[in-house]
Formats: sequence, structure tokens, C-alpha cells
Amino acid sequence: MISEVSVAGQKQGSLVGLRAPNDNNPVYDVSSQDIICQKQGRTSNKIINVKPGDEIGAYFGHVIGGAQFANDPDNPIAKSHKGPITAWLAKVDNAATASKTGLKWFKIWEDTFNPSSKKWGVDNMIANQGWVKFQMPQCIAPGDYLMRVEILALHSAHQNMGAQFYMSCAQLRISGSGTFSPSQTVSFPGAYKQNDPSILVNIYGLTGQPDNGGKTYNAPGNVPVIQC
Ligand SMILES: [Cu+2]
Repeated sequence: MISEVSVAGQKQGSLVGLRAPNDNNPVYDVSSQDIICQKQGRTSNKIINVKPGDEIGAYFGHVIGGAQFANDPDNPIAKSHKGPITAWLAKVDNAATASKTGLKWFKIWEDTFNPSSKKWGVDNMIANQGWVKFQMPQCIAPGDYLMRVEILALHSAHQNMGAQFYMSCAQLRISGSGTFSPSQTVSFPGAYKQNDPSILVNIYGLTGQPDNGGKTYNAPGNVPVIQC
């Protein structure tokens, strides 16, 4: 689960500014309200201040804080759990109190699959000790946002309802003078269908390796990352 956010290298504290689940079970049902910010768990009353261009980190661990026990092989996540990582924003009036439903989401970053290196976003997150890092786009307009960071594990996605979604939402207040207004947004739930070719997918090639058969992979949602 995502249990901490960093901004420009500053860790914000465990669960600070987050809407995070109480347990690390994934969401399977893409039509469920839980696909927005995971199962309702703890909601921080804090808002995280961000400037456009800041490096954002989202820390994923097996349990809150990281490892469940020393040398936990499933921290930050089991190595089998290959898949893409995406980050989304939705404008809200007040990030600490806004409802998570009915929002218009746009994608600000993704790390899907590199067919040459055969690395998935999850592989890169594991190599970075659970930290997912990306830049807050320069063009984002000032105001409050929910930021949704999603880890999608595809190791069992060849069966219906087998894809595992892990996400949390961060409560952000973005400063600056950006003017971006998204032309394409999606809803959660709604953006994903259980039988999307990115969700119902066999990522194992002919040799049984999680190499997506050497093909590229598009994260679900059918929207490109915004361009500033
Ligand atoms: Cu799992």
C-alpha cells in the first residue's frame, strides 16, 4: 500500500495527506467505488503542499511503513506482481474534505512496460525500494487536487477479475500559476472495463516469462499522459 508521499525530497510522514486503506488487499472489481482510492481506511486531515515541477514520491510497501518483518520478500511487493504504475489528478475544492466520487481524472505520469529491457513499472518501483517518483507537471493550475497513484499487478490477469489494483489518494494543494485545463478526463469507476485488453491480459510470453510476448503494453484507461 502507498503509505507516504515525498515532495521535492521531503518525506511528509507516514499516512500524512493520504487516503489509504487499512489493509493491503488489492481491488479486483473495476466497477467498485474502491477503484478510486482503495477501500475506505484512514483519511488524513492534512493537505500536502506542492509546487509545479516538484518531484513527487509515493512510497509503496507491503504494509504501512514498508516491510512486515525483517527480509520480507513481499516488500515492497512480491516480485511476481508485474504491471504498470500510473498517477492521476482530479481537481477538488478542498483536498482534505472533498468526496472522491464524481471527479474528473487526468493522467499525469505512467511507467508501463519497456519491451527492450523487459522491465515493468513495478520492477522499477521495487528497484527503487518502493518509491515511485515523477515530476508534477509544470502546467498544473493552482488549487486543490486528489492525486491517485495506482499499481496494477498483472501476474494473474489472464483470468477474469484476476488483475490486482493497489492505490491510494493523496490530498494536494498545488501553488504556482499554471493554466492547464484537461481536455480529456475519465471517471473512476468508469474508466476501466473488466475485459479491457490491458486488464484481462496474459503477460507471459511463449517462454513463460512476464515479457508481454515482447509487445508494448498500454495502461488501461485509454487516455494519454497530459502534455504541458
Ligand atoms: Cu497480490
